[in-house]
Amino acid sequence: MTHYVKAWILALGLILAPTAALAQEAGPEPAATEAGASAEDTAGSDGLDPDLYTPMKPTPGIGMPVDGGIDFQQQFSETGKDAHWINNVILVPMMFGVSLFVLGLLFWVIVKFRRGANPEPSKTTHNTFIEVVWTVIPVLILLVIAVPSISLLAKQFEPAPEDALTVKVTGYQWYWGYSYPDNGDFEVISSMLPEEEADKRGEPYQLAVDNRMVIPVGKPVKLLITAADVIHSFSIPAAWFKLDAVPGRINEKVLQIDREGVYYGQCSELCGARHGFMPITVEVLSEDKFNDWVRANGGTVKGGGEAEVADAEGAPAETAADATGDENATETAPAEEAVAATN
Ligand SMILES: [Cu+2]
Repeated sequence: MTHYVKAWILALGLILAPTAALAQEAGPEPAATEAGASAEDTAGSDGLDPDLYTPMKPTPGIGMPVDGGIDFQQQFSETGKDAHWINNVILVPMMFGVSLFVLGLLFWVIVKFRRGANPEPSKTTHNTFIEVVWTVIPVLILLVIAVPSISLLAKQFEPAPEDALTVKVTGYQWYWGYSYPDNGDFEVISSMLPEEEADKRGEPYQLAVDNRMVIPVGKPVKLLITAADVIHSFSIPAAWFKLDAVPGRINEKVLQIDREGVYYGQCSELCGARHGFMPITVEVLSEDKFNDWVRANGGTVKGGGEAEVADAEGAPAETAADATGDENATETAPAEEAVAATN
């Protein structure tokens, strides 16, 4: 009898499992509201002043995966180029060499020492010369791999220079937040675009987001990476960048991309039902355009040109306020604040 009860409980559990998963999937709803709330004084890229910032179109095949691709993505950071070189010039040829050599030995043994050709097997158990060779050669191979790879590892985790721009990356279930403490500490909330919206903007679905993380080109950016709920992982394959986002801990790594453009990545640590739907989009802009983007978000621009900024900004910000009219009142507010702050 108890067997039947157990079977029924199990069956019921199995039936309800998808419902439970869906219940979890409903999560993004409050997340979106939350995003809306925290984005209020930030404004989405949809609401950003088009005179200051319009999202850049991605270059096909750059900063994103390609159909049928078997290689790594083309690299746009120094460490990425080094790592890609180590892979293609050292690791892959060695793997091929060792595999072919072992395969050759195997065939040689199968053919030459088969029972038909070699009915009386040798009783040899030791050969000092061969034993030295098969110890020393692998050690040399490991050394050849270790030297460039350990130095690359060390280079990847060199601390950022003092004047590097800091961006704090926070993983949430299931979207990303990017805050800019050096630029007035505004936060950009970044969620995946729905399919039709991604298509409309000419961006790859499941990689494209509403509000991108924007950084200046060719400059080291100090990323402080953390999470608000569970472990996520921030990654940009075209920059050879991946670092875990752990709640209660701040991981730091320098991100530097040497070409303007749009680069996509994904959360790379299984973090729940919508793990596959929290992509990362990084837009790399020239210093001037980056500063414009900061201003469009109501942030302040670091460094000397503050006064010029106010002058240059006065006009466009006001035009924006006029042009956007009533319904975007909250979005024009940051621009006015920026003007007030710089005055
Ligand atoms: Cu995640």
